Amino acid sequence: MAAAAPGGSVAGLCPLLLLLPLLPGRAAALPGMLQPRDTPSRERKELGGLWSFRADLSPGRDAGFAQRWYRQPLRQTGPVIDMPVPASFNDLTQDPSLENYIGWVWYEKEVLLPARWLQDSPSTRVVLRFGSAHYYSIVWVNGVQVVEHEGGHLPFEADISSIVQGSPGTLCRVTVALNNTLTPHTLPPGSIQYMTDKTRYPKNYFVQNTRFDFFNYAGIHRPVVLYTTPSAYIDDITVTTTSSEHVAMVQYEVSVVGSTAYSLSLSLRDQEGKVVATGDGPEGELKVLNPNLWWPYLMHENPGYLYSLEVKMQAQVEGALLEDVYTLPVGIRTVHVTSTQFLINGRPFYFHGVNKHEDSDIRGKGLDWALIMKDFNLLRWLGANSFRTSHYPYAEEIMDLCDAYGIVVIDECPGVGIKLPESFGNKSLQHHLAVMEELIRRDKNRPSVVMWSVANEPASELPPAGFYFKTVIAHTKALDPSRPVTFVTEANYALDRGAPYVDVICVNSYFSWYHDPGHLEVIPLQLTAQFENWYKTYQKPIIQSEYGADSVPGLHSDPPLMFSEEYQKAMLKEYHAVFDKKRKEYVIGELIWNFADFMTNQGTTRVLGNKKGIFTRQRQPKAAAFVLRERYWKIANESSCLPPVITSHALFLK
Ligand code: GCB
Repeated sequence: MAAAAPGGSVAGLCPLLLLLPLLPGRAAALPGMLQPRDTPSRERKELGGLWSFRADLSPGRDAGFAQRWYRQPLRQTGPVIDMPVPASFNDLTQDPSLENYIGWVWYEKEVLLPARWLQDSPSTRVVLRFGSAHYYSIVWVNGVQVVEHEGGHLPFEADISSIVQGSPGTLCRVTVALNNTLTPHTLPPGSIQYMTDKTRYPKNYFVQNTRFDFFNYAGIHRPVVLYTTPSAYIDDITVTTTSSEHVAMVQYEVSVVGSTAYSLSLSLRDQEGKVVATGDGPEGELKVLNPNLWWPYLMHENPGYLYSLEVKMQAQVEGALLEDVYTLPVGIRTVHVTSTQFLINGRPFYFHGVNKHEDSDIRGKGLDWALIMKDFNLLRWLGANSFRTSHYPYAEEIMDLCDAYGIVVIDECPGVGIKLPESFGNKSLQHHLAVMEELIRRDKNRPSVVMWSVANEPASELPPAGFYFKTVIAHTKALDPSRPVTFVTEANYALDRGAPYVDVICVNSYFSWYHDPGHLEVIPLQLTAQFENWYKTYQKPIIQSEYGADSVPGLHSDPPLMFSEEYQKAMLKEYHAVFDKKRKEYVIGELIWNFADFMTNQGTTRVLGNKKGIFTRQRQPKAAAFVLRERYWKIANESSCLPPVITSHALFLK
């Protein structure tokens, strides 16, 4: 990525980003981040649609701060354009400098709030929440700064009651400054490189270097909502489940903010609306007789069974009785790892799935319901029972559907491209811990999430990687003892310093592609050796977390040559033959790289992006998709151990 920044310097480019302090530490210190829902006591208002937008093109990219663009309507500061939210801004205009822009951009939306939100003051709390904005955000409401957030893939919010309730009837102006600059200490890391050879580059020329293989799309990527709660409210709920054959226990913890004089009552309803268990108080256990367990797609005739946990709070605040209600979907399931198996509800689970990206034409990484639905329909058509959120947490809207459809998720944090020694230092480590806290806070109650992945392909053979991953994994387990933890490696089994700490070995390999390109015949030997070496060293189950080949749709060659659809198919078949032997032993999954073609930085090995998709970027199947479909349905039919025997995928399309 390159852009000319006259007069710029690293410090000049993003002074605030570089000087900002790290986010505060421990999970206990983090307030809750419940997904906004309409309930009898809560209302939501979506701020999607067109926002005003302005990229700061000043030499230091800092005119917006110097001139305080947040103090007035953005259109009064200079030229603005309309920008959809949610969406990445990069691909929306014909302007290459916006596509490759690095630095601060500004967004603004003016919104009228319902009078009842303002009149009920002080008993109504108004919250402004962002599903995600990439990468560093500062938010003002009516010119008053309300929140800053580092990280492009997780939600953040601010209580804006005191600002909006002070000026009822007026427009509420939300201004966001957003910076996509990555440094060695961000997640993912990156670095700005200045090209100082005046004979080769224009003055102040710089590029942003990253060590990951997807385009660094930026913008307000997920929905922005305003929502209300009473001023005393349910702040967080944590649920874990255990089960034996005829009885399940749902352990819960509820935290309340805004009052110490409150009572809590809970009721768990099944899908027919029948109350199956009740409880009270901030923590306890609900006993469910003959539970409907949450099963993965294709493992049961009714996958993704969700109960509804209704939590009701009543609190006395200044003589008034306030009531808050929140309903959380709850799936009852257990997860265990042995030295050779991954067990869901005590039964062996084989991951036959995909790696994805949040990526599409025009929208970039912006949330799009039509795309989400198409992707889930394709996953189910394929017979995929799982995916990894490569290489960052996906939208809550996507995770909701995984819960509901029974698609099993390996939930990965944005720890991708951790290669430089300086990205293993204390500053990076502290931030990585904070990101895991935010991720677990968001996704801890999701039955679909069966394992956390703390990184993808870090330089885990470097000496500091041992302490680094020991610490990140121990921290993750301390925050959530109920799920196994992994990271995805491409390091040599004998040199990897993080692998001792994971529960499941996740290994990526590209035999006959990046290694011995064109030589499909090396796969049986090399892949078998890969599995045996890892298993002998660690006696832990193994997932082939990536394998694949690029294919340009419509490019044919027989005998198969690289980049043809035939080569991609042939390579899959060679891998599958080895998987079939080893899954009888300790291989517990295979995740193709990748579900769909996706955009990357430009480079000599990328043809308008990465073409390892089995679907095109427009979600049309390549030949490899049919190979995988046949395989996944066959595995599903063989391994289904619950009646009725699965014969038709139509049965499972909800
Ligand atoms: C990998 C990375 C993934 C890349 C893929 C490739 O190992 O984990 O992010 O896109 O290889 O196609 O090179």
